[in-house]
Amino acid sequence: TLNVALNDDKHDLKDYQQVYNDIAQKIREYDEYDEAIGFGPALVRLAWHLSGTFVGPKGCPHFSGGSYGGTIRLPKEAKDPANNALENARWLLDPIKSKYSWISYGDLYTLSGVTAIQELGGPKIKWRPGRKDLGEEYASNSVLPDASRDADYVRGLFVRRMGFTDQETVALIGAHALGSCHIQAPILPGAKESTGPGSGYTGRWTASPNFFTNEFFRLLLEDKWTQKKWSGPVQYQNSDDSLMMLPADLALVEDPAFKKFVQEYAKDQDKYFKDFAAAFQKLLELGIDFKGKREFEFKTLDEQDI
Ligand code: CCH
Repeated sequence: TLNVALNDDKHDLKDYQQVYNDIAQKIREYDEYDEAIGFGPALVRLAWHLSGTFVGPKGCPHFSGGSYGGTIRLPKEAKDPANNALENARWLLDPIKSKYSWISYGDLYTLSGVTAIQELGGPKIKWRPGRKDLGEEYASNSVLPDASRDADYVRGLFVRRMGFTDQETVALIGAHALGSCHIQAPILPGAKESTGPGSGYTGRWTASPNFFTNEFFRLLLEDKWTQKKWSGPVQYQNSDDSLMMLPADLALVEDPAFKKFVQEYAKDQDKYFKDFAAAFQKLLELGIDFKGKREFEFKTLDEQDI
């Protein structure tokens, strides 16, 4: 784990709930963004790409990636092609960072992922603050997953490198119930042009991309996936070509050990929500020693009658 200490935090649940509420209001305000999907999925991806740079304690004696330093805001990491289109998610959060200048980028970006999961109907995620901003020498590049690869590769990255179990790996990738793939980054509110290229893939995984469900698993098992005929990267389409899967998604049904969990989650949404919540918290805390620190749980806007 990191040999950098947690911020000695003076803020309490009320303060962080306020930040949560501001993020949630932004998601509501811009619900027409990205063909009416809104910003929620982009915030989940931002939190994951900040945290998923963890290379494990063996990777480097002093620093091991992860969410701690909020380094996805810095050019070296922001310009990683794996992070294409995430400038849009940071655009949404910039005004919140200005308003709450005491919060670190790592805390803000991970909290935005928690906010999005909860506001889009997902499970409650326990969250802990204390990350501190670090400079470019700590930024990562080229360590996020390549979507064109197979089950061995996915396992190598999530299980051997980041320390997740097979079950946690499957649970996490189920977040693809949300959002879509983009050839070009979506156009920001008030702008005329895209901010730049996306991943090069196209389409959504589910018919409800702004609602957190176990649909990804059901579709993986129940629809028929064939290779899309186009000039873009290899990806798969369902029977009526309304939905998509990446090669790395299909790896979860090609590998028997992964498939077992896909089947379980397709059948049991409660179990899926419970396992996702634990795995997502673990993802956001990779490389950080939070032992004994307070855990916060936030109310949704609905629960507060906002
Ligand atoms: Fe993912 N993801 N992801 N993903 N992802 C993409 C979009 C989202 C991979 C590839 C891609 C996770 C794991 C993986 C989200 C959450 C998670 C895209 C399209 C690709 C490609 C990006 C674009 O074009 O805008 C691969 C490969 C893996 C693992 O092997 C995990 C883990 C999570 C979260 C827990 C979300 C959400 C999106 C939608 C973003 C949006 O803007 O709609």
